[in-house]
Amino acid sequence: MNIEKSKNLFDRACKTIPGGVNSPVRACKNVHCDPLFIASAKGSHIQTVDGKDFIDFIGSWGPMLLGHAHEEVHKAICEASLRGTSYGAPCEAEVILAEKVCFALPSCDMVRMVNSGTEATMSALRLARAVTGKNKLVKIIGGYHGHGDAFLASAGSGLATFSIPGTPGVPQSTVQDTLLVPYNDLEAAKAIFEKHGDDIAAFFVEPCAGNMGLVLPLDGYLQGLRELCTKYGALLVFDEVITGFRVSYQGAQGRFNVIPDLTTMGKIIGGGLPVGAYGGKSEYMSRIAPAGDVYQAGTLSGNPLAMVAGIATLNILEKADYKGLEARVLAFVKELVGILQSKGLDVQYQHIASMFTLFFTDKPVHNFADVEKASVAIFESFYKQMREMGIFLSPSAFETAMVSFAHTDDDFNKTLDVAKQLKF
Ligand code: HOZ
Repeated sequence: MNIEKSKNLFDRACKTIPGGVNSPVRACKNVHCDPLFIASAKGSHIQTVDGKDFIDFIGSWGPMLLGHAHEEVHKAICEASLRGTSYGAPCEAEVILAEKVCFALPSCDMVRMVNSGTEATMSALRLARAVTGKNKLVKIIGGYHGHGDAFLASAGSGLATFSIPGTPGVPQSTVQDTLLVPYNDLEAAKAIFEKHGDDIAAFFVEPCAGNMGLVLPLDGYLQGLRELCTKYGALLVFDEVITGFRVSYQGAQGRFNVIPDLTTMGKIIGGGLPVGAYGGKSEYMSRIAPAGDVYQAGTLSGNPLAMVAGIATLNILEKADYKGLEARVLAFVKELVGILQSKGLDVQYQHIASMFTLFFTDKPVHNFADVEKASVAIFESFYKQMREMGIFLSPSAFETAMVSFAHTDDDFNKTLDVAKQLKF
């Protein structure tokens, strides 16, 4: 495939942007390719500057559940932009989106808008520490909560992709309060609470891990965490930046019926514009300034364009057929796995709603240690061949594929036809 324009842009980008990209994984370094530069996107398809059309399974890493450039979201953004793009003063759209989020998510009486998932998790941690008067946090090995200092220990996503255990610039004094446990291991969680229970402010978990690839919670795991946090007076924080409004309109907390103390959000609630949010019971959220004493602020927080994009998106999702999409995606994934297995490959899959990950291993996958056993070499070959034939996948074995309501049966069938042509 000719990607000359993308290559030229990447060469230029490398001179003024570190690594040529504004977020590491998209550089495609670990799959030994150059990144494709995007010119436009519509529905389930994305077009590169080289004029090539792809079926998109990245979905901007989660926000685009309705597909790209959805007519109603686009209209809301255009209309709002004519009324100004940022005020530094409150506007009605902030109130409407906050009400919609609180109405949908069982854990949220109140919500504070910020600008990214990273900001949401950093702020939720500060709040949890203030509420409990304790300092330590527990996170999952291979879990990812953005790039806040305290979370950069054994993190997933880009750090897993590039095998970075931590990062220079984070003082030891910051991560010494970060305790690590494997996902889906209640015994390990119990043991850490038995040892450090008096000092643990919060247990952060993606209810469906989505940054080590997708790994689903085993039966009883989330409920077990809920009970442990209640017993030891720690806040259970669900990072629903990926799962919020994706695994169900009520998020993972609604779907699994486990109610966290705080929830962090992002992606879908901004309809593709930069956004983040954290919420919880009024008792906790009213500690946030100016209602309370925990400081957190932002010039562009509650940005009117992001708010209207979020409102337009949630208005549609409220009535969307989540079950129908889930069934279509599951049928597609099963067929895809069958095709790959017929080529002699060992493949496991994890799927929920409109998310899935394929792991090239013969062993079941329940935590990051299992994920690490899967072949990244086969993933690289799979990624490169799929890309060459017009399928746009995350360029990392440690990410989750995102499907949208805009994906058609034709998109699925074309992807399966491409898979049939792969050679290993
Ligand atoms: N949480 C996203 C990946 N799993 C962020 C995307 C990025 O790192 O660029």
